[in-house]
Amino acid sequence: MAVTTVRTICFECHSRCGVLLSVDDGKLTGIRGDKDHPFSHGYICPKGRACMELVYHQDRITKPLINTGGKNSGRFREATWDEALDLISDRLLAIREKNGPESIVFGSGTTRGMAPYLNRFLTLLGSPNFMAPSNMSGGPIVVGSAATCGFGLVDPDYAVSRCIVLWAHNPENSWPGLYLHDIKTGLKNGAKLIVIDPRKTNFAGKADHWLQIRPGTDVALALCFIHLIIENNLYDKSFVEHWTTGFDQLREHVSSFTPQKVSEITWLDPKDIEAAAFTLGSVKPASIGPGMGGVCQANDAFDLARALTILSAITGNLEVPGGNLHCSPPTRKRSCYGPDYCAFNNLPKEQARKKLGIDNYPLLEFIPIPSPPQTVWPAITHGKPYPVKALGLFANNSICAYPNSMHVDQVLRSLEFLFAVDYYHTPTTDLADVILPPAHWSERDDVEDLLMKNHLFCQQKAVEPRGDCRDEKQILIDLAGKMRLDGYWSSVKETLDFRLEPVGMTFEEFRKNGFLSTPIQYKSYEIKGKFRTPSGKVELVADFLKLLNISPLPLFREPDESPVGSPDLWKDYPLVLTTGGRNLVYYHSSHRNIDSLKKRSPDPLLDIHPETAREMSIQDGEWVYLASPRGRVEIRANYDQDLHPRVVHAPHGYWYGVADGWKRLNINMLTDDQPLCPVTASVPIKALLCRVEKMQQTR
Ligand SMILES: Nc1nc2c(c(=O)[nH]1)N[C@H]1C(S)=C(S)[C@@H](COP(=O)(O)OP(=O)(O)OC[C@H]3O[C@@H](n4cnc5c(=O)[nH]c(N)nc54)[C@H](O)[C@@H]3O)O[C@H]1N2
Ligand SMILES: Nc1nc2c(c(=O)[nH]1)N[C@H]1C(S)=C(S)[C@@H](COP(=O)(O)OP(=O)(O)OC[C@H]3O[C@@H](n4cnc5c(=O)[nH]c(N)nc54)[C@H](O)[C@@H]3O)O[C@H]1N2
Ligand code: SF4
Ligand SMILES: [Mo]
Repeated sequence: MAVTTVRTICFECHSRCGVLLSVDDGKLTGIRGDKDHPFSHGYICPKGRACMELVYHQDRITKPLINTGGKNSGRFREATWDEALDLISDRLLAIREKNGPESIVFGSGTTRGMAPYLNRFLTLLGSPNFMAPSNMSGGPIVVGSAATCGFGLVDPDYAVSRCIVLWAHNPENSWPGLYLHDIKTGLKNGAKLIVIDPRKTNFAGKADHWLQIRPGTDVALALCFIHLIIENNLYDKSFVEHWTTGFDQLREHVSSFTPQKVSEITWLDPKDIEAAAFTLGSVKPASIGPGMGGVCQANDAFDLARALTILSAITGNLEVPGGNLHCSPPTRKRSCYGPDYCAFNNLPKEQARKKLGIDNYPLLEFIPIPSPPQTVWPAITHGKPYPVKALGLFANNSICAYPNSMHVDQVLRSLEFLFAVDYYHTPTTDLADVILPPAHWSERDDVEDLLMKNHLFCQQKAVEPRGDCRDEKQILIDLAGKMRLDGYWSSVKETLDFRLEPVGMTFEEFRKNGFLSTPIQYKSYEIKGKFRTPSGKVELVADFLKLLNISPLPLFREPDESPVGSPDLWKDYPLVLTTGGRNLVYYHSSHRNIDSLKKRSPDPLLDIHPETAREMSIQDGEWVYLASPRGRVEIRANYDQDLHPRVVHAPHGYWYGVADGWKRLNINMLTDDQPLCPVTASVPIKALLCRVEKMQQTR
């Protein structure tokens, strides 16, 4: 049979690079980058290249599995789809009958595109509880910037920018397909580069200003930037006058954040702070790229997001070419997190108000993000505010991915019913009553618009799902049928046609185009006469927050666990720990069993300054214990001359290939799930304390 080529987009990470898949006799035989893709321009990374290994891996789950050894035994038998879905349907209906629909939660990990379809299902089921890690991933930046200027500060316009700011953001590893081409174009055209990062990433090495900040002190630095830009008259006076609230109050608020004081907080040189602020204030247009990990995993993530948005606003960089854009996906209300799907928006108000999280984080009622896992846990373990009995996890390895793994393990064990949908067995699926095998992205049709600026992309099925694997949209259709959830779609085609209604195309028509885009509106506030905020202006001082007991001005909060925040603990744990700097070859805990990737990054490496290591007679490459008040893991010391001697970095996601690997190698054994950011429930996994212990025996 002739080899055919299918144009689609890769879903191994958020970048969604354009790829061309070769298919021979119904099998994937090759993948290459699509040069015509507007973002990735032919780029593809090792994960994308390895997708065939993933699809045809011997360990891939290809049939539904039912737990046979009683709860949590980890023993499974193969089942038919009918049997597995009947079991799930019966259990969910019984739980709904007894405990109410809100006692059933569906969760997804970092989005693999399932949010719309899960939300619609939950709406018909009657549960407002869609859980996802948005509180530690993108949610806080969206909530903080939406509360300030009415839209998410998530679309930096790097390609035509004159000043690129990577704030806790390392797109070379985290979003290469989406951002690298634009950043390189901007830099080639002479843009200045400012990088705020405790690690000397490649971009930090090339930057005009690299600020090697102490983890967790970013708000102090951002407030100092605001202070310097105002006091040096570098702000955009016309914009501030016409389009902002509370400038004088802001000016007063930041006046104490002098370079000298902030240098003591951040461990930066005051001159470096001043120089970077001067560049950001004077080179226009500037685009601030906030890290979805780096900025969103802190106890003051909301304030940081507000402060960065204020910086962009007062420098006149909101909604201008080369600044921070306001993009709307062509699918509008039917985009991935669009209001037409969101269970919270579509349920009767009384039921919607049961959404977990909004009691303690009231702003999330107005700027909804999915229920943070940490607000679901107490409902499972203690019935607070009401009992949650059943959890369905789609593409999520909670135990490895979420902070405080021992606690997560205990939470999942307390459930009455857990089902999981995953390609492979993981420590999380091990606890499930039923495991369902999903189709891979090369085996399914879909559309993608999340973080794709003003674009919409087509994902096309290239091959039939392996074994009994099934498109997750079809799984939901089948389950909805069994549970008699009237109003759910009846086919994948109908599901996708509904999604595409706002662009006036069916999926079959869209398939021919591959992608489409809508024009970007610059300065849309001038056309509309307002920003989408309560005051209609950029809320430098957001008075409406007072009604929710939230500070109307961004506040710096010392991390709860830090040399300053917990000086007693610092005596026992004398190193600052930041976790989860992205590794190009892995996606979180995924891809760990893929040989070609494992070879490139076999062991977890603790980046540590050689002097710090030598103080403890620790050699480069030596296996050591890394301990925090929560536990300890095994990790290999990796000398890094460029780190601050009191700061170490450990990667996340290691667990595979070692007995009890999730306890021995997984950094979330050390992270905490408390205390959370009081506004967004963000978890402080980028700034904690730890110590290194020498292993007595060789491993
Ligand atoms: N310490 C620390 N922990 C962190 C972070 C950190 O920086 N530091 N980052 C956090 C962030 S930002 C996030 S978003 C979370 C991510 O958390 P998760 O999204 O849970 O991360 P993954 O480990 O990628 O787990 C996803 C699982 O989905 C499966 N999978 C992949 N694609 C599909 C699919 O299409 N369908 C289905 N059904 N399954 C699929 C994979 O096999 C894998 O087992 O991790 C968080 N954890
Ligand atoms: N290959 C790969 N790509 C991914 C992922 C993956 O797992 N693997 N995960 C995806 C997901 S879900 C997300 S949310 C994004 C995250 O995307 P990013 O936020 O870009 O990624 P991170 O590596 O988490 O953090 C970026 C940088 O923040 C720095 N940093 C750590 N602590 C601090 C701090 O306290 N302050 C400052 N200023 N900087 C700090 C780190 O050293 C790191 O270089 O990546 C996405 N892309
Ligand atoms: S960066 Fe790699 S994994 Fe991510 S979409 Fe592109 S090819 Fe796929
Ligand atoms: Mo994330």
